[in-house]
Amino acid sequence: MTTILHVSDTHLGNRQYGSDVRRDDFTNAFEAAIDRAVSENVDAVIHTGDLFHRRTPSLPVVTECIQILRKLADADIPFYGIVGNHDRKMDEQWLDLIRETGTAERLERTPTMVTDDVALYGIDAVTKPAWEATDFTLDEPDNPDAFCLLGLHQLFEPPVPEFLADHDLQEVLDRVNIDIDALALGDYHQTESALIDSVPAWYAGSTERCATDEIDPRTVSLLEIEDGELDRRELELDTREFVSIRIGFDEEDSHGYARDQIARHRLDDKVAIVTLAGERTPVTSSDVYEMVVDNGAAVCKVDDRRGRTQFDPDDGPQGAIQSADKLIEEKLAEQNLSEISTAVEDRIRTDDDLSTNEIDDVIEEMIQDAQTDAFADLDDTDDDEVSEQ
Ligand SMILES: [Mn+2]
Repeated sequence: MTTILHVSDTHLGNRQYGSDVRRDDFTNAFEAAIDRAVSENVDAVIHTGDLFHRRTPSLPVVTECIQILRKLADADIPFYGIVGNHDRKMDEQWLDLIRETGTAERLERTPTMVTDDVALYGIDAVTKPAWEATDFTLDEPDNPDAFCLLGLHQLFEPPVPEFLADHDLQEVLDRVNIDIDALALGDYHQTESALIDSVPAWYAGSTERCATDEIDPRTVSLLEIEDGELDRRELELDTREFVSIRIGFDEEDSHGYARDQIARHRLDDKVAIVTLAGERTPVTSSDVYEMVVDNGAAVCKVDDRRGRTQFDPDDGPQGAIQSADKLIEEKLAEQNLSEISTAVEDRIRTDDDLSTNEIDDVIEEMIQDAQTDAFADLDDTDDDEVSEQ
């Protein structure tokens, strides 16, 4: 039997709510997952992307990651990863750097054999514009009977609900040239699974809560593969609890009222998400923050929604209104921006297909191209004049 622990979306370095406690929580959840792999003595760990929260994790975060992965290496358990949309760099990836420490490998379109019977493949997160042209050709494993598992980092329907998904999972099976036996997925933070053409596909889920709507317990998936059959179990991770508090204020409600409302909750060591609603009162959101922390919460986030009026579309200015684009262009013209700044601004404002996730990539690419062009010009003109420094 071959056993694999599937871990995903660890988002190391996520300083959620500006909190160092939360940053450490993300590290601890990853470490708990790796400890579980060691205690289960699995044959391998696969990570399906977003190892880091950002494409530029801090050095301590990268170091901690390697220290945790070292536990696996010491137990002779290989760690195989693909790159997600959050930690994707332009050319070399963080996984390439970590690979140099001997604690990780990347999954590729060529098979990585865990045992003679199980072949692993991986395709890094693909941006939306690149999806159509992406090559899904995988090399056949030497053992024609091997169980083939493919790791991907995208939002697929199913298991992701259609309105949140970017692509149809059936399309992947149609485009891959070899018979795939299982799809281990990352990017969606909830634990979900589906059968497509009798091929099991699932999201392991994130190891820590990246948003307040990630309510279910965080999990990793333990895979047991024997005689071409897969058995998958979800293992829960022990992560910090979240508690939601809503305080509705009337005009006369003051500090005592807020304190009483907060005292109704057990907050010890939890992440408290507090929403203030109703009328504006002298109680400030930082007053509430202090009360919550005094009551033992480890982390507090206050969302002050008091005094917000409902938007009424009939209530706005009537008559001819100048177009927003025209106003923006007028203001931009006064700014005296460089050619590349103007190009970036224009692309982001006018390209409706650009998702928030892709904006970083597009800007990075445009700026890098502009840099390359600028230096190419320099090379052409100043060839003889540039001395070595
Ligand atoms: Mn993610």
